[in-house]
Amino acid sequence: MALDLETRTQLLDTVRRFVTERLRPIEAEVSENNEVPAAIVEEMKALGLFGLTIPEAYGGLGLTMEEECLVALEIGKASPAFRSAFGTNVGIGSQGVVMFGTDAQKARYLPGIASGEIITSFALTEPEAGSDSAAVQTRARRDGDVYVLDGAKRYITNAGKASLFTVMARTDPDKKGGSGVSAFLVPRDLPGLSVGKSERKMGQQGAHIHDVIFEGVRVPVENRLGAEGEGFRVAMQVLDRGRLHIAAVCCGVAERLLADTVAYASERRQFGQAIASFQMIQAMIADSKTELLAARALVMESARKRDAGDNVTLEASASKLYASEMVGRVADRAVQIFGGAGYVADYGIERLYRDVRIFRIYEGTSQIQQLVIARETLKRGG
Ligand code: COS
Repeated sequence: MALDLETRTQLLDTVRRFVTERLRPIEAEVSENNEVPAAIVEEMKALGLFGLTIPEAYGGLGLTMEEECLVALEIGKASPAFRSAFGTNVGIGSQGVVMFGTDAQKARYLPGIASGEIITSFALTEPEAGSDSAAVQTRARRDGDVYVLDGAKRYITNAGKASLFTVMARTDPDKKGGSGVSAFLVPRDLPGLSVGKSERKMGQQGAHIHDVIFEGVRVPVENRLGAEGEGFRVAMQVLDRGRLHIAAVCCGVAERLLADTVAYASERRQFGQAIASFQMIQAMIADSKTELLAARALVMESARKRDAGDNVTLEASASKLYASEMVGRVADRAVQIFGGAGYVADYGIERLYRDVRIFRIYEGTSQIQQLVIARETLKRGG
């Protein structure tokens, strides 16, 4: 159920204050150290950020998609690395359990996910199954009361800290594509599960991705999420939601970049006047503002549609495509308006420019979003 207006306003004010007072001042330090301080993670837990989307019955805030997007937008105004600390618990790491879990699975895992005691990861991608995610090769062989998992997952966010993985693995090798894939809840401490090193990345330092390796990992049958063969559909529905969330974060980053750009252009003087008074600068600001408004409207409208119970596969992909491309353009214009200062690390603009690049890739590349949008549009007849 949606929050009443007063509670929603209070929640957004609290998040805004947290972003301004606690996160923004340490962004450069987090990037430098490649780590979000443990004390900040504890503050996130106390604020309830890990449980934003977990139903109230299991200790979360039970936000609607629209409310989740509003919070994601505010969080996006600080370095996106912060969001990653709790992002998997709010989204791809928990929503499989929320949408497809049995009562026993929900009771066992959701309270710990909501409090942040359990950190979650979503393990779909593999070395040979990136955009073609139905080509999962990790095997899950039934052996009595357990499934035995063998294989490797790649670029898995939060795997280093995760204590619970949602793993997509092939239960039927004779079926090619998604229909032979099942989803499993795999606790970190099962023998045979290991996590690789944290990969060095272009941006979002402080957020970590790793390989996850399964060697004969014996997963109890009761940890299967959904029916056998349903795992690909679980993954796709989780991603429908995740893509809206990421699109909202893109809008938040763009709002912040635009505010920083306007402040700089109003102060920076050349040819005897503030550069904001030049029409060529204004044209860039106008384009960024217009595209941001369009993205925000698309994301929020799509979120409300999902809350109303509509299928938003198309809208989620359209939101992710447009918002992630939009923030790339806004970041590029920000660097241009800052000029030399935009290229120098101290101003933080080059860091955000690098940070936003991944939005066009993870949770489905722009090209995959185009493919989904086209297929759905053809299916819907326009
Ligand atoms: N919701 C529910 N079911 C869905 C779905 C969705 N959003 N998308 C696909 N499915 C179902 C289809 O209905 C189909 O079911 P049937 O076999 O019963 O007809 C099945 O899943 C297979 O779907 P499809 O035929 O579309 O599979 P393809 O392999 O052709 O395409 C894409 C799937 C490319 C869309 C998918 O692999 C994808 O999204 N790739 C990107 C993966 C990604 O985002 N990775 C990021 C890693 S996670 S951070």
